[in-house]
Amino acid sequence: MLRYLTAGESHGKQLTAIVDGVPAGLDLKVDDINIDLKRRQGGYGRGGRMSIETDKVQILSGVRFGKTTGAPVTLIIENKDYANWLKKMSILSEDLDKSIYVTKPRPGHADLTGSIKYDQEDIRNILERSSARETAARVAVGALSKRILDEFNISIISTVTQIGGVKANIEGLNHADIKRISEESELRTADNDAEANMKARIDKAKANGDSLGGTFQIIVKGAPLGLGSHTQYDKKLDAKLAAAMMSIQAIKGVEIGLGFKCAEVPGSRVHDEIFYTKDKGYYRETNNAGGIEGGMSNSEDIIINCVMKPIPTLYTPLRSVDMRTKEPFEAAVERSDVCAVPAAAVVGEAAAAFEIAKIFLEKFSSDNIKEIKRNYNSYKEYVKKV
Ligand code: EPS
Repeated sequence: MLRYLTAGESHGKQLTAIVDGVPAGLDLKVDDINIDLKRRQGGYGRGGRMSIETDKVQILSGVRFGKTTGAPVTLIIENKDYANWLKKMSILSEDLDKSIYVTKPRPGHADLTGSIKYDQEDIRNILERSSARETAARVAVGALSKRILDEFNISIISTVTQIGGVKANIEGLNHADIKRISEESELRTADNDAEANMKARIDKAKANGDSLGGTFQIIVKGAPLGLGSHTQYDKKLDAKLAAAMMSIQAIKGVEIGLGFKCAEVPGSRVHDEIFYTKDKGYYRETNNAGGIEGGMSNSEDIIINCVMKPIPTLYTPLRSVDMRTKEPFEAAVERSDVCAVPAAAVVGEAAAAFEIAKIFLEKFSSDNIKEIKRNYNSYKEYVKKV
């Protein structure tokens, strides 16, 4: 089973991920991972922290002479900002300094609930781990997962479809266009006109001390028919993808395919009719299902739409209560992103890549890539003949 854990604080020494169940024989280079780490760091609207960090992965185990060995893969990313936090993030009891405690919880963050639940006087013990900095480790795991999928011609792209109410129009664009235009865009969007308006919205929000959320789309191309299962609630591919997306910091909603719009139109305009020719086999002319029917991939593109809330660390004061004095205060912060939707889209790719790789390896299971390829090819032959 492919699985991973991450560890590490936002201003701690490093982020760590241990990925278990990676098949042996997979080519893996640090550059495969560093490309995605860099993509995650980009985006108009990011704050000062991104000029401190230039995320690079180190592979500490599970790879020898450029190939995975089947042993757990350890990935680490150092936090450059740690140099400025040595005392504040010290693990030594003699460095305890109550004067630096954070006691003012930010609305919308894990601060208040986490501090009560974990019985912490210092909110920093919560916010360091709830921070979206952790997504760098998840992107590293996602890049490794993409390497697995790449062997089977499964690719994943993302595009930002809305920021702060400005919507991108991507209708009529094919996969390659969406990828190319989004990759060149500072906001990872495939609509250049909308991009200009999105930037203006971000500038305005910044001037007002505010933050902006938005939506992004993930497209998985090349997933074979039959990933996931209709037979049990916890085997359904859409359920797994939705959980993976909702686990990303600040994501508040997920749709597959037509999603919430299904509520507005009759069934005759929702369900994707089935056709057959000898050459093509079974095929569809529409993809409102977003590539998943009955909890299983149906071989069409898997389309996932996600919404990210505006970042809750604001320059504009929001009312809150100091946990030490119980007195109201108006929050003021020193440093924050205004908008991180383009970064979240890259994290979404990673989350989808891991889930698809995991369920793919369950279906075509083996300890080594060669045998998985044999299993996969024989299944593909079977599906072709049906
Ligand atoms: C974050 C706050 C900011 C972001 C951070 C997530 O960090 P800082 O408090 O150091 O300014 O920059 O995101 C990252 C560091 C990152 O790599 O994405 C938060 O509170 O979630």
